[in-house]
Amino acid sequence: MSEQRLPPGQYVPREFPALHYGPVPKFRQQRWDLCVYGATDSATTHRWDWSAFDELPRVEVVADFHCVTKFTIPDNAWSGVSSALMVELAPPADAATHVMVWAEYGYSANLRMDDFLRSDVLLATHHGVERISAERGYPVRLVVPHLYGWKSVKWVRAIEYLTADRRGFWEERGYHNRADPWSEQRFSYQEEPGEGPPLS
Ligand SMILES: Nc1nc2c(c(=O)[nH]1)N[C@H]1C(S)=C(S)[C@@H](COP(=O)(O)O)O[C@H]1N2
Ligand SMILES: [Mo]
Repeated sequence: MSEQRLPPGQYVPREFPALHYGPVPKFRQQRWDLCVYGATDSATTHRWDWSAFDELPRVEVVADFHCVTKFTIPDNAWSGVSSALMVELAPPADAATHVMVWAEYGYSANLRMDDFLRSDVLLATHHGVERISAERGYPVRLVVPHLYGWKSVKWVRAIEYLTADRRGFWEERGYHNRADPWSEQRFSYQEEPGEGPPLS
């Protein structure tokens, strides 16, 4: 792959690790749901059980995946429900500016609404033609190709609309609030003063 395709400081490894904090959750279909809550237009929570979510129309995206630990996985073919469709089905209030995407076990990542709504952002159910593997986020993971990998939350269970930005799991632990790999936004100390919400 050409140099220009790789963000600065990234390399393509020979093998592709699956990376996450904590154990791989077990999918229990009867208990699984996906909620959209917080600053919704209706001030109510939208909820899908597994069969309802799995019936939503899917789109495909092919994208490189950039981890902040410097490996890049080229050409991942994902398919799933576009973030735009989720927002259409569960409209945010006008005041919603950011989202927090929540996973099993409390992992989270925050995104600006415009980053969440990019056309290549998916709640992915498939990697290639197969269901996503357990380690890579089965049954549903977020894919945000234009930001570092920690924003691509695996095992997603909820989307919270926010009226003010708030740091997610890694953003609270010293990683960059926005995480653009093309400008190497790796760590919170690189943020401009006032750029993100304060570290707690
Ligand atoms: N729920 C959850 N999602 C997560 C993580 C995690 O620890 N928990 N790690 C993130 C990080 S740091 C990376 S690089 C990618 C790795 O995705 P992969 O396992 O498909 O390569 O998942 C992201 N999503
Ligand atoms: Mo990562």
